[in-house]
Amino acid sequence: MKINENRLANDFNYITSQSSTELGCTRLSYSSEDLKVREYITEKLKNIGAEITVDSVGNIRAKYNPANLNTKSLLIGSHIDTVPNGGKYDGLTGTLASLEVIRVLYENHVEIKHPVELVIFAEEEGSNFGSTMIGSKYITKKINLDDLKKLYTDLDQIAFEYIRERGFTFAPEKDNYVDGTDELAMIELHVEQGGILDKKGLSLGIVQAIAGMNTIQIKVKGVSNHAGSTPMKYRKDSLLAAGEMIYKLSKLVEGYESAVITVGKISVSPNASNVIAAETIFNIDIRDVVQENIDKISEKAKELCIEIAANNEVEIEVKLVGSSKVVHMDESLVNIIQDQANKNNLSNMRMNSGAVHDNAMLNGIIPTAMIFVPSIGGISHSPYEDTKFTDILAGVELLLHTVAKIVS
Ligand code: HGY
Ligand code: MN
Ligand code: MN
Repeated sequence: MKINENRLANDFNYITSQSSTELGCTRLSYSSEDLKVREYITEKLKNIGAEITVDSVGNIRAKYNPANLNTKSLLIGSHIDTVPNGGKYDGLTGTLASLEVIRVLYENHVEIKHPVELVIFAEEEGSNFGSTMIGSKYITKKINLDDLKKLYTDLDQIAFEYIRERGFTFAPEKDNYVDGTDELAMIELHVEQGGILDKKGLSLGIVQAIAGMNTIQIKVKGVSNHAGSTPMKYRKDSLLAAGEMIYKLSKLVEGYESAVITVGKISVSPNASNVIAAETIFNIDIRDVVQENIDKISEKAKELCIEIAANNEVEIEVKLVGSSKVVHMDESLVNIIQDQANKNNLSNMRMNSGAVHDNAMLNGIIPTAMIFVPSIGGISHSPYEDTKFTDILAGVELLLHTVAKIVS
């Protein structure tokens, strides 16, 4: 069985061209670019007889089941949405690897005892609503309609309506959830997004644990006033208070081995240089592979922001907008993948993932595992994200051999 390198390269070239920005890839879920890519991929899967379902939030499940088996499916896949000005490979690599695996199984008429299902999770990056893994949380019933009514776009549109307006009908009773009745396991191939494999010169990473995370939204309410005629001591400046919070939040993870804290999204209103900021909203992203650290740091972060708000005589609202637990990959799947990597003569190591991934939401319902291919320089969520095509090919081949071993 041989993967078709040119076909895979063409897939990458077409899909990475579907971006709303020149700089990097910007393909948010439910955007026109996203809809085109969905069409492109599902067409290819329909042509080889896969049965396609799309659920209320836009998750795609494409079931390749040539012998109409009623055994449990092996799930493979990832996401196709990006962060703004993101890279070409985050999510897309695993999605296209899975598409190629199914096409090769089809072309070689491989006899399979389990269907193979490509899952494309919607809104993994959370670029629309500021909360990651909406699709995989929905498909595993971790979130529902009510939760989608509490998330908003930057223009204050309710997530539920935003998704509806872009053509996805809400019919939860008909949705095809992952609950373990029809699913055997899930394997996700992804770029590492860190620099360990590249630095060590290894071809592959086999993930052991995926970091958990909390996304906490802080809304600081001050009083807008004139930047020139308002003496400093009479100000209730929401941006000044937020600035102190953001700086001191970064110190909360000092002394922890793997905890990280980030404020990467902020909005200020009225956002005028001669107006004292009335309101500043920012998200805190807290992660670690040790669950109790995430919980401890999150509590400290909330206390710190509340204290600074009081000292600055501004009001504050604290809201948890997203959360996912630390998960550990299935040991037997990890062993199967590592054995196959060694058979394929691919240098590899077991490692953790600081990035979160959709398969973490399926973990605990079904066994899951992840294969990492190296990110050059460890750069990701950036236009300069890059991975050698030879490393991608090795990863796809490993996924193909692993899938074939499990299902045939
Ligand atoms: O944020 C993450 O770790 C993922 O890329 N959404
Ligand atoms: Mn990703
Ligand atoms: Mn990402």
